[in-house]
Amino acid sequence: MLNIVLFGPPGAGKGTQSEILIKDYNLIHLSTGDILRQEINNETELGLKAKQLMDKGILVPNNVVIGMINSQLNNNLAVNGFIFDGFPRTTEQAVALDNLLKKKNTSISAMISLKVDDHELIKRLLERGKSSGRPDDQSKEIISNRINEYNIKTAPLKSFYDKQKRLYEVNGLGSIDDIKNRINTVINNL
Ligand code: B4P
Repeated sequence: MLNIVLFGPPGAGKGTQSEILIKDYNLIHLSTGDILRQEINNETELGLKAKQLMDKGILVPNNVVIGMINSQLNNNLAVNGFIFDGFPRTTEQAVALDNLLKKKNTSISAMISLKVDDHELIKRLLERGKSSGRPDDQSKEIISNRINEYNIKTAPLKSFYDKQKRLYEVNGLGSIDDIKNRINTVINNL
């Protein structure tokens, strides 16, 4: 199986590149952000709780997202592999993911980390906010909260995967096509 963690700060292009990768490599896209937004749209109990945190740019609790990923893995058994987009975001989530995949006799093939500077991230997310209607894309303050959450809780995961020789850093600046080609080069050399 090919199991890729697509990593990077908010607005780095994880969702954008995931949509391309699932077609090129016939993978299943698991985006915890998308699953949470679906729960919000369906006004489930989980969605209502998650919304209060997401609207402020704060991560939702680990047990909630780990449970969501567990059920998605169980619903997709005979597949080529997965793109994990926006998951894991904490060390606890990364350890849980390793354990869940181990039970299925598979593991993470690579963490591909998109590198984009804060100025560009804020520009992209404010631009998306004009049409997405996403509350977390509406102000510089909320976007800065998301970047802070990333720097404190999520960025340390790079060393988690680096120690296991599974970290690949990719420049996330440039055209969507350029970045796609950089990611393809990493995957094709695994
Ligand atoms: P997510 O939904 O994961 O979203 P994201 O960080 O906004 O973005 P992504 O990197 O996918 O950006 P995109 O490609 O869309 O998280 C939202 C919230 O959900 C979190 O803050 C948190 O509260 C919660 N959450 C999710 N997962 C969680 C977890 N595991 N644990 C706890 N909480 C969790 O790109 C952004 C924009 O840039 C788009 O408009 C795109 O068109 C543009 N763009 C992309 N590539 C570009 C390029 N090369 N050049 C110019 N623009 C580009």
